[in-house]
Amino acid sequence: MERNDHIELALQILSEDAKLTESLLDTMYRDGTRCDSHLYESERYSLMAGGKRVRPALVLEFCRLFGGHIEDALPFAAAVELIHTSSLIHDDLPCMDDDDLRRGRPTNHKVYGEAVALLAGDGMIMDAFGVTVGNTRVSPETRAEAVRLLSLAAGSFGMVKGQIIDMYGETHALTEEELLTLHNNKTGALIRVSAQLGCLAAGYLTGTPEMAAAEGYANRIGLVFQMIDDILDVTSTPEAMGKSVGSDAAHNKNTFLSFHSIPETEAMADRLTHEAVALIRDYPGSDRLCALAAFLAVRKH
Ligand code: GRG
Repeated sequence: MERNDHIELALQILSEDAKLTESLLDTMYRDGTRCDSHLYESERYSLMAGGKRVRPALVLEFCRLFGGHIEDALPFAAAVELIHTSSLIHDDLPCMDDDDLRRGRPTNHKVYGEAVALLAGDGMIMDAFGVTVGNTRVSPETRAEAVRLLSLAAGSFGMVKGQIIDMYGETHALTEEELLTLHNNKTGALIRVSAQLGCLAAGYLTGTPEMAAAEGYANRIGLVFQMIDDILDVTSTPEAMGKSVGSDAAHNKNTFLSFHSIPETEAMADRLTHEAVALIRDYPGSDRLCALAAFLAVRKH
């Protein structure tokens, strides 16, 4: 497949899968009373602001690859997007990166205030576990395993751990090994669990060859995702990204560009993408996930 065909297919997949996920998210946060409606408004504000929806697409596409029913994976797709969006709201708060722009709009706390933004994020984290365990289309064992994996990925042993290493790195130079640990957790953990939840929905449990292939693929594209993010932070514009750029330098962050030039980082991303694709390409129907990996390595936002 030519590179442009890959990109076209990936964009089509992201758009199809986003529609499915958004239709479920859209039903979750509704009117409320005059006392609490501003909570749901704030949650909807960030959730329905677009975003590439890469993580829910990974859930749905791994489920599809391994012969599952998309409807069985949909609550899991919504759960990862809820946790991702909550992490963006929290990451933008004044006590974290103190950002004004996200998904092309003023950040949640700029519109609703810090307290509501904090609670919106808190609420969505908890709701993610609710929608996961409420996925009665899959077995109780599968739901329990999904909750366990999601907790590992989002909490103190995953994304939160990555974030704390990131904060430590603002005042300390990290080694490249520490940087890899940071990104395998901060960005990588949610990407990995998205692939894992897709496998679970298709009936492939932890330890199966299918799950191992999905994890290997996701570990690699997770690093690629962050490498491209680091490059775009110095080469792109707020208009293209929908968020502020130059923020890594402004916060004295350790990035892949602290260790490698842009061409070297692009070459590493390319090599990891090839490895990711090699792990899944023998499964019939893998062209969709191969296209997604290829797209993520050349994305412009
Ligand atoms: C919510 C449990 C919980 C903890 C929050 C603040 C924090 C702890 C973690 C920060 C995690 C973070 C913001 C990582 C950066 C990951 C990243 C590259 C985000 C950008 O993702 P995209 O490009 O964004 O997929 P869109 O808007 O397209 O969804």
